[in-house]
Amino acid sequence: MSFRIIAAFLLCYIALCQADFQKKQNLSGKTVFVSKMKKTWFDAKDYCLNKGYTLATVKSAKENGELTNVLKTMPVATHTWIGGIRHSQENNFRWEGTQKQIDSTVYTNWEQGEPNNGRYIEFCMEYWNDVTKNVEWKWNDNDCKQEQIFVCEKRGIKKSTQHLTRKM
Ligand SMILES: [Ca+2]
Repeated sequence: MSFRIIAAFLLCYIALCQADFQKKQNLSGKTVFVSKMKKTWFDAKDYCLNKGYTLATVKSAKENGELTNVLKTMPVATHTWIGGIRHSQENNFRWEGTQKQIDSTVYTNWEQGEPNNGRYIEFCMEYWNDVTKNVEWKWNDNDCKQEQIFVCEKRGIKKSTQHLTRKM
């Protein structure tokens, strides 16, 4: 293969991969990637993992504010997957990437009355933003099979993040 053909393939690959995300933003201690495509929660989790990321986590009010500020700058999505999932048979949630329990004594951002495990099929965590229901960027448990946009994150040093980003 000539250099030109290889270069064309590489450019195409890079362009296609970058097109997967509509936004990349460096935040405190991490970089977040907001998808263009919609996927089920589990497919979104696998997609992030295949890129070397995890679904986004939110560990403080500061992190919640930073991430929602990113989402507010984009075309409005009512439902956006992040990385929390319910423990089976319990009402506790954990972050999929670290397996750490989401602890209300540390920080949570649930909408009032949530998580409610509606129809007994809501095990996956999302941001819910629907002004018609007076819900603004709160956490909700939703049906994991819903296809929605999602947020991946990469925590750690910026240098490593830039390296991974170039490979996408
Ligand atoms: Ca719910």
